[in-house]
Amino acid sequence: MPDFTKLIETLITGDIKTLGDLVQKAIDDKVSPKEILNDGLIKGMDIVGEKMQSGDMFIPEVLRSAKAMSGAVELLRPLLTAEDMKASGNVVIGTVKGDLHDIGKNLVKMMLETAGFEVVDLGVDVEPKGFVDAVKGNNSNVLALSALLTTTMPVMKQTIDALTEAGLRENVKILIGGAPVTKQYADQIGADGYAADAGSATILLKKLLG
Ligand code: B1M
Repeated sequence: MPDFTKLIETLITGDIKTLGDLVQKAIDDKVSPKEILNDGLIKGMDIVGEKMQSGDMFIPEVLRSAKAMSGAVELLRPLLTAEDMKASGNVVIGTVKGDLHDIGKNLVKMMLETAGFEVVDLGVDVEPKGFVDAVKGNNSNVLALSALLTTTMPVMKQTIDALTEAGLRENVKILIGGAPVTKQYADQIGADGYAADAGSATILLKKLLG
């Protein structure tokens, strides 16, 4: 396997220009695009997720790495076949009804995308029915709910209930998060998992989907 150490280090520091040069050099050296993606970029983003979880990287740094990753993926995209790009899951994500906070949700979305998930983003202020329709319409196996207000947390439970009533609950893993949300709350309302930050969300989801 080619040595991706420098590429991974550069992704972690978020140096967009150097990362682009390194990816282009690997392409020119005939390294397989799939290997560059899986053993270089995605491995690097997994480390970013771990560093975020342990408090060794902060939001602006994570955003820089995510942006560098997106640029590198664009270089690889035309070279990857549909099979190479096959996502690990289809995730519907959104901030629940009554809540307009989306910075954290967007970060979770970006981390999931860079980890290979296909993500359908419904935005903010999403009603339970909106989530149910999107899960059904996209045949999704993950529902990711964000709430930043204590007053909107109960909408997470309403959304889970709506999914159950629609007969879709068993096929879908539900992940919740947001500053006031806790693991205890996730257990209480019957979610499958709670993540404190975007890095943990990706790691937990990979675990939940086995
Ligand atoms: Co608002 N706001 N806000 N606000 N706001 C908070 C959340 C608040 C804690 C501020 C405070 O009082 N100290 C407080 C909530 C109190 C509470 O209920 N516990 C609050 C309030 C009260 C309000 C209003 C009611 C204020 C008013 O109008 N009187 C109002 C409500 C509007 C509404 O939503 N209906 C309001 C409005 C706003 C703005 C629009 C001005 C703006 C949002 C802009 C936007 O998002 N586009 C805003 C902001 C910016 C904040 C603070 C300052 C910052 C939030 C943020 O983006 N943090 C916030 C105070 C704070 O949190 N320090 C506050 C950065 C972001 C990266 O972190 O979103 O926590 P966070 O996401 C993290 C994790 O939580 C987690 O991962 C992310 C990355 O690590 N995570 C998930 C998030 N979603 C996840 C989903 C997952 C997993 C992990 O799985 C699915």
